[in-house]
Order: sequence, then structure tokens, then C-alpha cells
Amino acid sequence: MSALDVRFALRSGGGGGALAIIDLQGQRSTSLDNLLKAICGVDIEPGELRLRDLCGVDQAIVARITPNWAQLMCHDGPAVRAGVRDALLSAGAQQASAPNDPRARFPEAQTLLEACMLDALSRAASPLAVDLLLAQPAHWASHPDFDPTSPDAQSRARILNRLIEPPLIVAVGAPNVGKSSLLNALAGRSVALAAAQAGTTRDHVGAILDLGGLVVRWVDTPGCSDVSAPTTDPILAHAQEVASVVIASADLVLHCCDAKQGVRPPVKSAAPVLQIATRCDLAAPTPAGFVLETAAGATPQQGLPSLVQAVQDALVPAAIRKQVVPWAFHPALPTPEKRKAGPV
Ligand SMILES: Nc1nc2c(ncn2[C@@H]2O[C@H](COP(=O)(O)OP(=O)(O)OP(=O)(O)O)[C@@H](O)[C@H]2O)c(=O)[nH]1
Ligand SMILES: [Mg+2]
Repeated sequence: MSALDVRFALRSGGGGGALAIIDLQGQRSTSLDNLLKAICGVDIEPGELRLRDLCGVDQAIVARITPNWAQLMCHDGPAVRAGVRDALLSAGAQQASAPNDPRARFPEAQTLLEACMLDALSRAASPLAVDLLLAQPAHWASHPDFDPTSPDAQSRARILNRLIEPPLIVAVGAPNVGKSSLLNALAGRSVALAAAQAGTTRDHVGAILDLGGLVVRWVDTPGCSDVSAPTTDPILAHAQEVASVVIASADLVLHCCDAKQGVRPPVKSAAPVLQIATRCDLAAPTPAGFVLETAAGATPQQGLPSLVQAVQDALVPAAIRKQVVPWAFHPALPTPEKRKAGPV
């Protein structure tokens, strides 16, 4: 029994979604028979779909689409993907690289546009992306002259693509103002140590957060009163350096200021900065000058829904999401010339 001429490749997954799909292609149908028997323990005939235990790694759906082609649909976690890959390699299959062409990855798509949409959907991090992507084939059909490479299309795509690749939010501010408490409150669990001692966060702490359907990478930085003020304290200097490096690649900076201390000097950043008041329960009324008031570490918490809304408005404004126009959501999308030359 040999499965040596079966090649496998990850068709979709690896982007944090629920399912990974692995294609199995055999040059001879008997090789695919052997491989499926080895990893699932039973014969799976063409046209059959089964829920099977894959070598003790995962419960997966196994679909034998044709005599030479099958798909494994398993959970999309790094450990599961690695376990399934090891099981396939030990059963004698060969690993192939994933195809770049979205049509090869999604042969069920009727058009290149639909294949690009399915590809983007399989990688999209934010739930807010789903309806927008599903509506794209219709928007493209009603705008035959839309050029995805035009400056307008590209600047809109830079915003909307944040729904596919999570944007980076960096929380900065003086020590002890409640930056880590804010992260913990938004995450709904303890991600970063929060304590009354100033300087609790010594290194930046990152987490992936779902903010009302917008998934972001959030970085909590060590507190420093002024990110760019000269200092001789080596730990503070290092904290400033860390903050400056992450600020340089941020899509949005949250400048957290203790409400009692009032508005602080602005943070220099190429990305937009939201100046927010923290620990507002300790300073009533909050001094003027803040766009938002929060109390993430208090009971009851205050201002978190407004903060989530403000982050969405800053990164993926509803006005842009609601425009009924095409979006250049994938690098392989067809140009107007290609679309005029024939169906794509
Ligand atoms: N009353 C009140 N206390 C808060 C609030 N947020 C945080 N705290 C408290 O303030 C202290 C500092 O909170 P942290 O979240 O550790 O502050 P930080 O800005 O991360 O501090 P560093 O890591 O030192 O920069 C802790 O004792 C928190 O419990 C709040 O909204 N209200
Ligand atoms: Mg902290």
C-alpha cells in the first residue's frame, strides 16, 4: 500500500478562522484510497462525506470529491494543522505548496472575482468583513469601469483591508494611568498585570481583541510620562524606546491620560492619536479636552462601548464601509481591461 504519489496542500486556513481545508490530490485513485484508509481507518468512496477521527489528532470532515481528489476539513489551529500534516507525511503523502492563484485554491468559484472573494473571506480576521466581502461580486458587476489600481480605490482599500489584516493599536501614557486595566477590560480577561505600583508594565504586551466585530492587534506599552522627553533612567529610556518603535508602526495610538491629571502634551505619531481620559471615576467631573472618558478598572466600568465605537470610527469609518461601491480587497482582482476582454 503506497500513498507516495498523493500530494497535500493547505487550501484555506492559517488565518485564525474556524476551519482549515487541506486538499489531497492523488495521481492514481488507488493511492488516494490507501491514504484515506490509513488516516481515517475506513474506505471513503468518491462522492462520500464523512466525519472521522484523523489519527487521534482531530475530528474532521473528509470529503472524497472525485476518485483523485479529497479534502480534509479540520479545526484551524496551529497544533491541529501540524498534527494532520505529520499524520499525512507518516502515511507517505508529499507536501505541496499552497497554490497562489485564488482560482486554483477555490475551483468551485465561477469567476476570478468570486475566487478572490472566497480567498479574502478565508483570511479575513474581522466579522465585520463578512457581509462586505459577500456583497462585492454584485458591486463589481454594477461598476464595470472600476479600476482596483486607481489611487481612489487604493486609498479606500487601505482602510477596508484592516478588516482582513488586523490593524495595530498602541496604548501609551504615563505610568499608573490604567493602560493595562483598559486592555484587560476590553479583552474580558487578565492579559497584562495591572497594579497600583507605577511601572508595573515593563515590556510591551500584545493581544488580539475583537472590538465590536473589528479585530485588532492591541499593544500595551510600559508607562512613560513623555514618550520623547530625555531621561537618564535606563529602564524609562528603554520603555520610551519600546513605545517609539511600536508607535512607528501603529494604525492608531491611544494616548491614555489620568483624568485627575488632565490633558497631557500630545504624543508625536504619524498615525491618528485619540487622547482619552482614564480612571474617570476618581475625578468627577473629568477636565475638559478629552475626546473620551473611561474607567476600565472601576466598578461599574465606564466608557468602553464609546471607546470601541471611536476606534471603529478612526480605523474603518462606517461612512466608508456603507458605500455601495467595489473594494480592491485582493491583489489578484481583474483590471477593467481584463474584464472588457471577457468574463473573469
Ligand atoms: N479607580 C480606578 N482605578 C483604576 C482604573 N483603572 C486602573 N485602575 C487602577 O490603577 C492602577 C494602575 O493601573 P494599571 O492598569 O496597572 O496602569 P498602567 O497605566 O498599565 O500602569 P504602568 O504599567 O505602570 O504604566 C491599578 O491599581 C488599577 O487597579 C479605573 O478606571 N478606576
Ligand atoms: Mg501597565
